[in-house]
Amino acid sequence: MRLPNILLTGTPGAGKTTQGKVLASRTGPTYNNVGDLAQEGHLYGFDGFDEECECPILDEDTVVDELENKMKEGGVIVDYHGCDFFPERWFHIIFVLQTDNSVLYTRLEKRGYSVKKLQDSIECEIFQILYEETMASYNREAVHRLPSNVPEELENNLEQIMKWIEQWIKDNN
Ligand code: DAT
Repeated sequence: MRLPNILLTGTPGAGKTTQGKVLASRTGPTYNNVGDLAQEGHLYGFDGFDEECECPILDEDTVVDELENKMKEGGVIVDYHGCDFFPERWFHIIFVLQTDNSVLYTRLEKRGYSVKKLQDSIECEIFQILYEETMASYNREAVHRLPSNVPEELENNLEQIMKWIEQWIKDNN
């Protein structure tokens, strides 16, 4: 049976990991966190660290190579706060998680982000950078925004995503 590949994206702290893990535990797809994959495999570029955004620079080509076989099999959830370097053909649906600024601020403050990194992340959310990036990189009809502030929304999103997966399986098998 063919299963869809799902991209979960959004500003850091928006809830991608939380939503992705719950989705994987309640349904079939396997959860893949690109940040963790890069860390485990040391998949960083020669430039190493981006001082501007205070984050390591991924070796994007190697990340894509590492994931390619899994993506071909299907049934994969990918979690990353970026998406323009993933092949468009990989994903059947894209969810952009969105969080209110005050909620996001509190979450990132708890993570111990520096003031600059915190401000940059809030700005990223205000300007809907990830939503714009997905709309520029994928078929717009495949891109959906989901709210991610409170646990009820997590459950509600899960229901929506599961309904969508069931429909996709019906249409593609
Ligand atoms: P991300 O993977 O996008 O960086 P996360 O899943 O680590 O974000 O979530 C950041 C924090 O927010 C974490 O403490 C869990 C919490 N959280 C995520 N989604 C939530 C929701 N829908 N309701 C309440 N808290 C949520």
